[in-house]
Amino acid sequence: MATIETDAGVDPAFRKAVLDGLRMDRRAIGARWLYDLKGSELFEDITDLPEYYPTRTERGLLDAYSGEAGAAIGAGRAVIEFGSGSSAKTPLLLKQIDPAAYVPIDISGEFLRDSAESLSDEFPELPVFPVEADFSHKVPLPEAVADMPKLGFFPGSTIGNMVPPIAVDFLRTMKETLGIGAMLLIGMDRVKGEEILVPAYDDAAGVTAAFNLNLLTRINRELGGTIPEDAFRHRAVWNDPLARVEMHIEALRDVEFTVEGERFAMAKGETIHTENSHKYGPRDARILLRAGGWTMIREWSDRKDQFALILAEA
Ligand code: AVI
Repeated sequence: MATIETDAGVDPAFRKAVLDGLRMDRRAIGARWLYDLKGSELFEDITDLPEYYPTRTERGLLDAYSGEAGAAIGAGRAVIEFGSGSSAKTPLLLKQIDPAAYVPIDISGEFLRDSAESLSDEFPELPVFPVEADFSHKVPLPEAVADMPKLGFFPGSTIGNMVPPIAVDFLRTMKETLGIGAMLLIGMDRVKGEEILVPAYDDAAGVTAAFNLNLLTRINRELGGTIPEDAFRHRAVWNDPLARVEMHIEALRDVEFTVEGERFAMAKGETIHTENSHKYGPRDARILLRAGGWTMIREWSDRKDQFALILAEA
């Protein structure tokens, strides 16, 4: 997930998200805005942190079970990866399923070109059709894969960053994009103890804090903000009723600032909510998939049941 900055001026959607978000009683700015160039780099660093188990656990599952998954999926499908980013996990899967084509979909053309090139080096026989698009809407797939059965691939537990009604809509949109007879291989993070979840989003080295607080730097730079960044800190909290880790930016003192000339005041302790990361128990995951039009057929999880890779059919 990355938004690449350009010099072409302010992104009107970013301006709207920030101003609307700061005007709310419970201030909130959507997580997608954490991913400017710096934010995307910091997220890559997060995936290597000792406390951040999801990436390494999912990679371990793909290492261990891609063979089994491949047998269940069968050969000859077009693999459609949603939000392919750097496609780091894709080769593990492609090696096992003898795909007919690979279609990475990402909003960032730069990421797409790089990953399509390295995939083509590794799988010279595999037809690769990159699609630069916002995959939250139905994406028209290339003509060349129209008649192939599809496998959607959505690793990384990115589904967890959507509130459940949006996650359900998104699952339905993926089903529409993939068409009749589709399968889906999706990563979901499990519910677990706070003592594991909170450090995963508030690591000792402060990388997640830098990732979150970088949003203030971005607002100041792109929207001419005057936010005193040292007056804020990163907070990660487990919201048990909603089964999610929340990231917030908390004011350490009463502060006043402007964004695009508009004045805002925040009291000490007030926060800006910047991200949700929902966690799903085994049955929660199945129900979410069902609501989105998919039925789970296989599931693989690690020894500690921290993370699951789920295969579903439409
Ligand atoms: C991208 N997404 C799945 C990450 C997560 O775990 O929710 C984003 C993240 N935010 C803080 N650390 C990681």
